[in-house]
Amino acid sequence: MTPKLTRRHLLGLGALQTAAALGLTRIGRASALQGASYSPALVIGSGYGGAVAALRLGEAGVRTTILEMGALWNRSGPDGRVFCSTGAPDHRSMWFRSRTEAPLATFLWLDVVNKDISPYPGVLDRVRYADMSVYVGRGVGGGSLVNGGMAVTPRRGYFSEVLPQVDAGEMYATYFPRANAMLGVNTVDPAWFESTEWYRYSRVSRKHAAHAGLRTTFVPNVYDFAYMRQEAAGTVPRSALAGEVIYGNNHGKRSLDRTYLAAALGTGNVTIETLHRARAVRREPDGTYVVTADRVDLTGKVVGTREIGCERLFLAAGSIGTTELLLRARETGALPGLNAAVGQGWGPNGNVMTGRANHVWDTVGANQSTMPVMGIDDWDNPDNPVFAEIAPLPTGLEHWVSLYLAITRNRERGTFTYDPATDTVRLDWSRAQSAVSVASAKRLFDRLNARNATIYRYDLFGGNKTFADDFTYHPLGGCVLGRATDDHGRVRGAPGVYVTDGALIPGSIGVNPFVTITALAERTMARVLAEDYAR
Ligand code: FAE
Repeated sequence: MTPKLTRRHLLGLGALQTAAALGLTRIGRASALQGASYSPALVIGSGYGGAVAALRLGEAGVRTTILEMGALWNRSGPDGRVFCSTGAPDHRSMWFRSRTEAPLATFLWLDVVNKDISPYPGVLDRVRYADMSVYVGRGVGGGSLVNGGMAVTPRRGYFSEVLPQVDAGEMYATYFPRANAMLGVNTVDPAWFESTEWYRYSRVSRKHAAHAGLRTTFVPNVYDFAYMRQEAAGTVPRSALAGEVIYGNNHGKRSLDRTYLAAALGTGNVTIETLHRARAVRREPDGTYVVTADRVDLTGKVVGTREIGCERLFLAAGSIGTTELLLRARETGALPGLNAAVGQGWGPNGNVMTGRANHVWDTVGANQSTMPVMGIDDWDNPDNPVFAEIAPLPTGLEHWVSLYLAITRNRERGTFTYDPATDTVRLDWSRAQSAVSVASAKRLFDRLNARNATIYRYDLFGGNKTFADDFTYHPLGGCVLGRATDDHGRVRGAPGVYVTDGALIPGSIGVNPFVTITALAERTMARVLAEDYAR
């Protein structure tokens, strides 16, 4: 599906370009906020949930401001590129770090993956809790800037099991198609896939899966495959074929700043304030809300604090960001009406990463596209449901590694608690809870190894670990639909506050989550605009 570039998109893209060229932290109609302390609708975060909320509000004529703690990523650095590559990370890679913290700790046990960098509001963050780290995108577009673009609509049966109160008929007839169309989801041409060196790694994994009696399936993506083929032909600058992904893609990816956010800005009603970190939310006696936000500069220094009032507040700071804001508001007494479900029902979508060592004759190729297009789909196995994305490891050298991000069905849930002494939140998630995911992934990959006479790689995750069980790309939950909110994302005990992001999904969705997050946000916005704005 090639997304239609409407006049709105073009206007919005122009606004993004102007802001980038002038180095502005405010994008959109300059007059919209201009230091003002009130915006009828305020959206926190510019990832999937925030982008959908802003577009639909803007279209409905509601003046809307998005506060985004990250930067705008449209301006080239001195090297002529907006983002740095995964293989040669610099200050642009990570959120205020002096050393990168990539998911793969080592290669051949060598500390060659991570590099020293200077602190800067880089695009990828790794938020560390005691026994679990959460990777998130920071910037205009949130996770869409750093993710693998895999755009998967969940199994209807599992969706209904996870969110039984949501009308699946309506989701699959209206909101999933709407989300897929707006996101510009497309699929790799199977004939090209079979012939190109860039997906040899996927074909090798498919062959091994078949030996083990396991099914593989193509997975849609928001990376423009027509562009990727031109990259392969050498007619355009390379991005997916140049190792770019977790620190951003310079070309080819339909990240939110090119889709939803461009269209939102193009309504003329939406403004984005970057490098604004929302810290606190309170309710005024007249029923309006006030958000306190710190403005940070490129060194991370807080250069100002603003209080912005709003009639309606849309929380879209991602699963951990939204949960933290609401939990703090409840525990400090700022929003005392919030219920006990805030902070509960969190999970890592059963994420586990692992690598297998192939035989010398089974080469995976020195050239690997960073955009995954295939998964081992054993989700319907009632004894051990697993969906394992076949992931790239683009080092530019043959390494015989098959890498996977497995999504397992883990019913364990974590809880966030607020620590008043430090004004931070803690995630109560134990290693024993991760072990459930590892056991499930291990059952699948033991079978793959046994049938192919292969072994695990011990050199990738530190400490001779074969499974990376201490980080997730897919944080979900914390303010679960129907518990912390009503069945349409209206926060219980705070009328006029809504959750529109991954915090709504109770810890697991069985596939990569952004299509589900987007579709649920579409559903929420349709209902809220029809009902709450009609009053
Ligand atoms: P998200 O996109 O995280 O947006 C939240 C935004 O809020 C961010 O821009 C934050 O900077 C901002 N924010 C947070 N706190 C504040 C605050 N206090 N004040 C102001 N702004 C704030 O949330 N998913 C897939 O479906 N397919 C994939 O292939 C895939 N690959 C991934 C690869 C990586 C490396 C990572 C990190 C994630 C991947 N994901 C993938 C997950 C996906 O990106 C994620 O589920 C969504 O981005 C979550 O969307 P939300 O709207 O919940």
